Amino acid sequence: MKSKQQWWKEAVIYQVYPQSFQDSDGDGIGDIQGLISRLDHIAQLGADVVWLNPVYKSPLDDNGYDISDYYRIHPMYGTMEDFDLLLEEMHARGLKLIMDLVVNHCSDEHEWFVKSRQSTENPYRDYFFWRPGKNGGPPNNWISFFGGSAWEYDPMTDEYFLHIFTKRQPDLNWENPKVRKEVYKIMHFWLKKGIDGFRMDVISLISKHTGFPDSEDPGLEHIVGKYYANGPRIHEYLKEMYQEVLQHYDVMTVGEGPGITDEIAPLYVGEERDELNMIFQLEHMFIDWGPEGKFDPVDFSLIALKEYYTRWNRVFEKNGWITSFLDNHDFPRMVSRFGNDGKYRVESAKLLATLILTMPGTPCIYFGSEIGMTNAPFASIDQCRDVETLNFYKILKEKGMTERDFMAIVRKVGRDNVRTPMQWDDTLNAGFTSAIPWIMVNPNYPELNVQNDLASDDSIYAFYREMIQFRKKHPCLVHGSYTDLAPGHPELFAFRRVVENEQFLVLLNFSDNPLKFTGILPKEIDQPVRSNYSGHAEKHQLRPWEAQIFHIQSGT
Ligand code: ISL
Repeated sequence: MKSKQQWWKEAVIYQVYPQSFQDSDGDGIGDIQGLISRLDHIAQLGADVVWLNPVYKSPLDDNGYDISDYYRIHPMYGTMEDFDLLLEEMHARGLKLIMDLVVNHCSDEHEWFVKSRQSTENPYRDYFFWRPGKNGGPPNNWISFFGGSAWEYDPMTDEYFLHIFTKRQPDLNWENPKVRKEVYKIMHFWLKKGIDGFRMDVISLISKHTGFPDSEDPGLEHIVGKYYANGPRIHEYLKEMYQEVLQHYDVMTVGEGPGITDEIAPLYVGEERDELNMIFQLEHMFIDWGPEGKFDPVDFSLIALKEYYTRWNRVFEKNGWITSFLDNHDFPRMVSRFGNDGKYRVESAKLLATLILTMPGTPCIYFGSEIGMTNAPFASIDQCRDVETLNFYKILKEKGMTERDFMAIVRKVGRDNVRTPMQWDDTLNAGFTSAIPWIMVNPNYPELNVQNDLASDDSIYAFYREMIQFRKKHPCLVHGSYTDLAPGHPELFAFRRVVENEQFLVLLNFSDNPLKFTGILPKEIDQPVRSNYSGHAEKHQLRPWEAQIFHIQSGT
């Protein structure tokens, strides 16, 4: 067991996608005042930290992950005074706020880039990666996460610039010490306001292989693993950031980024490293991607998911820290992806809540999961808003895919599934807005909403609340060791968490059928201390999507 206690290890994070949480001014878009009006919901759930997706000034090509001014709030979300009030109101409720820090790239409308593209001599030229073309094409064969080349030609100076996301998100050149200084200045600005930390967007990608060699394999996965992630100077940069900024504040940092494997992760979060506190490890978020990537999904395998947990938990048993989550604003709703969002929506949503709240790592709950929100029935491409989906539609349409076939895939994997508005009640637009919402409201809102859940002791919301308190009461669930008890079973997820004199057994039935198990429970143990069903199951049996937690104290 790890002994070093830190507030951010014991905390529960709640993620708010501001555009979709609560509109207060009737423009169909969520905003800061709307969020303030809903803070009690988050506090009453029992969360400690809110991670707020970007609210900075931005042309919103990638919904705010393309920042044009790091020191301003996008007017659509409100003003800096609104932001200051948000922070005050959160702190008054004992909630902490972590902001998204998006500094691998900025927006093409940021003044650095506007100046940079003007001439090869401009002092901002070196804030980005500009290179001449090769054989009439881009400098190399790297491709962007969102489709097409990672280089965009700019006729103004007859050179290409690097963008590993959209062409409106030019990559910042961290080799340039001036860029790093700018980033540290931004961080000090927000930390001095009193925010409680950062979630660092694609931080694994900030150090580039500046020779820009061609990739021998043109696939994105290979390019990310070999060229984009964990670049040569990444740890030097993170250590410098710690020295220059983070060591001066009692805040938490969580790094996000593709390509951080369980082997490499300790280099980012090892306690002696002075880099980051924890990461959003993404490996399990790619678990159902097929040979052609995200838009070629395959069924997920529980055995593979368990293998992922075993490997990652083993690495972090002794040193460093991770997070526990099954969805966020980039991946489908967890109940639709890992549960059964039809007949067993309530049971499977509670089972998944049990999983994330009994696992090692700081749990992160994406808004709406606490009421079991599902993927949305997008029927046509006109209803989609996400740049990734729109780009891949163009690419796959050219390859002959019909809109109908594409939409069937979008309903499974599209990021818009998790960006539909919060379902507060059964009034117009689920109580999210009085105007036309920026993205459709999931039509299941008349039944599936917060108001309904609050009215019942047996709801998903009530279950989350209870489970959060349960985790807080039992440090074993935070700090205990982890062992998978049935790694080869295709439907049963059974694991043990142990500290010196206490242990928990968590049993989860990932199937629509009753499941019998043997050899897991000690003889003397009878009934679970928690289950997502009311009434007892037969001993050694789980009902469909049933979660049972057994508590064993030494001497029993
Ligand atoms: O969204 C993904 C796949 O559909 C991920 O590969 C994602 O691109 C990756 O996790 C990085 O995500 C982050 O940076 C992106 C932004 O679009 C995402 O919303 C953000 O979470 C670029 O800033």
